[in-house]
Amino acid sequence: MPAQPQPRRLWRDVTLFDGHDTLPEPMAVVVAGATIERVIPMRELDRAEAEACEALGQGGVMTPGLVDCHTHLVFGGSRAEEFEKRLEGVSYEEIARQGGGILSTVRATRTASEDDLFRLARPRLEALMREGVTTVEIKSGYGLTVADELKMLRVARGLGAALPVRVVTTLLGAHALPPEFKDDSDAYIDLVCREMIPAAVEQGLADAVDVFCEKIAFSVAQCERVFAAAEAHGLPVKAHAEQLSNLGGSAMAARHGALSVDHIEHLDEAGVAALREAGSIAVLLPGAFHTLRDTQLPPIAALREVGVPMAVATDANPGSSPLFMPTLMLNLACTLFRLTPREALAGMTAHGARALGLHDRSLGRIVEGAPADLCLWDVETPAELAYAVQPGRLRQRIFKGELSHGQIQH
Ligand code: DI6
Ligand code: FE
Repeated sequence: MPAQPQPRRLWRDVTLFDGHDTLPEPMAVVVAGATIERVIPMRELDRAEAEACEALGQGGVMTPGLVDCHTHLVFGGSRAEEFEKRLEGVSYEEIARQGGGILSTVRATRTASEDDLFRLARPRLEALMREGVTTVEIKSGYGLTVADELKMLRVARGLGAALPVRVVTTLLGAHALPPEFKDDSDAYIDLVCREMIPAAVEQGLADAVDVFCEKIAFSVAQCERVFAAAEAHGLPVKAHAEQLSNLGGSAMAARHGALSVDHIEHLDEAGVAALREAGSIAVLLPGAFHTLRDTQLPPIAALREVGVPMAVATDANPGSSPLFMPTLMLNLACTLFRLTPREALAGMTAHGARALGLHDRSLGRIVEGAPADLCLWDVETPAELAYAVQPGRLRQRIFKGELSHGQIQH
């Protein structure tokens, strides 16, 4: 049977942010099927070509679909009480030491069924999608048994199957020490390496492996063992590192060719150099910085100076970043970390995709041959997306070439 001709769709007169920069003149974008076919200045669009396409929209600002490369949005329970405790002056680390924090979410996640978790996570993901997310990474890490970690990953995969969004899953078994392993963290790391990673790989549930390298979590040596197991199973690695203190986890992760190192408030010069050498992405999480009322800024100027690409993500989670709004992160990345709006937007598009290892087909960019994941916004300039915190400006969301939010405009 001859292949069906692919529908060709046209957006005209858009101000285009291509994932790195805003182009200097009004542009036309043609999408064929699920792929961006042409990106040309309006003045080069001839009438015959325009008439051969279905007109989908015109005007506005077009960006790549947003990439949220770091979330923990599958979880049970709430941490509102802990939020109040922190306001009274109890620290995040202290709450963790008292068995609250991540472990309180672990208790609620273990008792939740797969259906419960799906039902709870879906509106969180839909909130991200309504503000432009077309690719999202979702971590496990609140199960901390083989069965419960796999349960979380199945929910993440299920969300990707049910909704028009690209879901990338990450096994974060080494997130916190579960109470059953109190005083024997090495035995828990054995479980992660010998059982969790192999089971997740066998069932095709994990696209990458993450660790929390921190005094309240796991040592550099323990995280390195997890990375070795991931590598033996062919999975890429990444790390939560240098969030609360400087243990050197980032440099170790970089030595293992980590896709990204995330948080990095306490990253030092040697760590910056290690990221640059390895080509790892620095993932900035201004939501956690804001929520924890952190004061230690990540070394933005040093990262910028040596050219380490900076991604920006929500870190959406019940404890340190209960913020399910990607456009707020653009704003916080600028106000708190002094990124430029252009850097913040690149951080949630092109560089977010690189942090997930998805840049080979130019995901997160608007260039010919890239996947047609696009957002059309009701703003005058891309900078306005970072400048004003104003939900509801997404006019159209296009996922794999199909309109998944908004109306066709002729
Ligand atoms: N760092 C984070 O920001 C999340 N995990 C981590 O290692 C927060 C997890 C939580 O507080 O529930
Ligand atoms: Fe996180």
